Amino acid sequence: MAEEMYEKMAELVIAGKGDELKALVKHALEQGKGAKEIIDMGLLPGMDVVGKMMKTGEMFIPEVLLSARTMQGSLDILKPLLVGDETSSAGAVIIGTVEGDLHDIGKNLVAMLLEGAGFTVINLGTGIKPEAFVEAVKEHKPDIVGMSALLTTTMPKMDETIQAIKEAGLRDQVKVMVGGAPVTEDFAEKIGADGYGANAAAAVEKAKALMA
Ligand code: B12
Repeated sequence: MAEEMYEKMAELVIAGKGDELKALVKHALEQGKGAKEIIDMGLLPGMDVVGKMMKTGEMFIPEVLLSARTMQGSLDILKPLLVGDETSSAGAVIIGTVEGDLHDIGKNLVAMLLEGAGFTVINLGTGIKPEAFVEAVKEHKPDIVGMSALLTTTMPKMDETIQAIKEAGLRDQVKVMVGGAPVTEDFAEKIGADGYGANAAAAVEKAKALMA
């Protein structure tokens, strides 16, 4: 039963059992399940529970980290299957997690799906300072800058980064897209971003709309 298999995947994410999860993911692929379905139905629900348990103090940082690594290990298997084979790029995106913030699972998922949709993605990593975003815009001349923040304390860095891009005289050359669990459409509007995406699929839709 597919439902049981996805429940088991979520349990393995929570328990941080990377090898078992990889084996089950491979098994699901052999059974013809799609990469996107495996992420949406198996991996993300597991990470959802991890978030809740972290909040209530039922799970501590080392365990959360183990779950994060477990999920990333399986995402690495699924990545090639999400990446499309379009020959011409739909546009170029630089993406990074803002300064002071180390969360990268969601950002990486957005990067993967953008690549899958034919975008050229330059993934800057985590803890990216406003001036580093500016440098990357100068160097890569992307169509879109994507920023991720998972902490309420690092959200203001998105605003600062947009200001830094403005001060460098580059604001009219790029569109800015923001996201991450605490980020909202309202916040995006308030800081003058061009787009917001609640999840990776919405991020792709938004990126396409910004290119139109
Ligand atoms: C895994 C995790 C960690 C891992 C991160 C590992 C890693 N490599 O990423 C570790 C253990 C390192 C960690 C550390 C901390 N964490 Co943490 N963490 C989480 C957790 C459980 C899951 C995050 C996650 O990966 N979700 C799954 C992904 C797929 O979802 P997502 O990130 O939201 O991304 C999706 C969308 O938001 C969107 N999106 C994301 N980015 C972008 C970008 C763009 C451009 C667009 C359009 C869309 C988009 O699309 C993504 C895909 O669908 C969350 C709980 C939660 N509910 O978010 C807490 C959480 C974010 N962490 C929290 C905290 C407090 C911390 C610490 C401060 C804990 C501590 N005391 O040290 C540190 C901070 C470290 C730092 N400086 O960054 C709090 C934040 C509270 C707050 N209000 O700010 C949360 C909410 C937990 C909680 N409930 O208390 N954490």
